Amino acid sequence: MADIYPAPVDFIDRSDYRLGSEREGLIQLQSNGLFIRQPPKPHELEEDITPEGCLFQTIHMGAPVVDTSRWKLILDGLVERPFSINLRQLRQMPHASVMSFHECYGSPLTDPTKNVWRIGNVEWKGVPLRYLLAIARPDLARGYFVWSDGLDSGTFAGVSADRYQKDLPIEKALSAEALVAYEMNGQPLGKERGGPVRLVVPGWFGTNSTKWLCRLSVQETRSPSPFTTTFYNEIDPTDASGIRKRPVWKVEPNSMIVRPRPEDRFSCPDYVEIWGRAWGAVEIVRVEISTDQGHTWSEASVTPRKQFEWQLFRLQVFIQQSGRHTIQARATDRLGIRQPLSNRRNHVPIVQIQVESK
Ligand SMILES: Nc1nc2c(c(=O)[nH]1)N[C@H]1C(S)=C(S)[C@@H](COP(=O)(O)O)O[C@H]1N2
Ligand SMILES: [Mo]
Repeated sequence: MADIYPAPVDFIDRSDYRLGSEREGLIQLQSNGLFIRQPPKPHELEEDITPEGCLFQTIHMGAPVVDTSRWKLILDGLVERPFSINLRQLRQMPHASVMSFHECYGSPLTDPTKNVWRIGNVEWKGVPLRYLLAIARPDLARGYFVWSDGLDSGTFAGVSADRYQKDLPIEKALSAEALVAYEMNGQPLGKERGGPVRLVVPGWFGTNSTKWLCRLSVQETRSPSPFTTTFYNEIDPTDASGIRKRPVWKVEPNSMIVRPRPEDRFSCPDYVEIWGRAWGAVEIVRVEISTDQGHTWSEASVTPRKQFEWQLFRLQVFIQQSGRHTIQARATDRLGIRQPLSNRRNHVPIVQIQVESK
């Protein structure tokens, strides 16, 4: 692993990774409790790159106010060479940019079919997590997970936590896309966005992208935090008995219709332009459209994916009959996994339109 990158920079502080010191940059916690900035509706998400002001936001316990001059990140646990770095040092390290969809799983307290489409598409910039891990040299024989800590603490849904903590399997932590990010859409991360530094895990649900990051720790087991145990485990739909749970990690293939808008009116016979977005942990290779309640499906064109950005699909359909029409879109990923028709958080979207004879 040490050969992924050139020899690590020499300004790293190997003396001060004293546990607890990573929280000294915290000035105060704005204890507003749960805060959700609701996303625009799918038909309002017209731009390829979602501006900061239109991107949803999820804060469970309150937003920390951080003194950036005292912020630091500790990397410790099952590593040969633990260390800490400050913001200036982080910004001097090799960086990468990743364009990615950013999606919230929805509330971990209710049925996952609710609160869908909390999504946007943004460009993150930061230091690849695997570069930092390469410097620390994890013990790969025992270090199966990377835990990440945020500077926030408090209570969510009646459960107290001394920090927001998540975990990632080491394979995802070592992927090229996982970033320790300090910019979004070319701007430094704002306070609510998780600044000065957050984790970004492209392809996985937003809950894994720890904001106000202060510590990364290589560990043998999953984290015992409420955010990895009580919350953010879901019934595994591939388990026939319907009992087994799985962590909320990968995003399954999904799509949304941007045009037409719900209740748009058209006259027939005429062409109707249908377009929208499709995304998932794995690239989407096919999107099918139905305008007849799912009886027949036609293939839309889909833009290929470069990184983890959402993909555009498009199809013109010729509508001959007047009345109400139900438009559905169904994405399939490179592994052949298709969106379910109903009852899942990623079930196919439906838009209804009204068509009158000319
Ligand atoms: N420290 C911390 N990180 C966090 C959260 C949080 O409450 N605290 N919320 C998570 C959830 S559920 C989501 S969906 C994303 C939301 O990121 P955003 O607010 O930038 O959209 O951050 C994740 N990271
Ligand atoms: Mo979320």
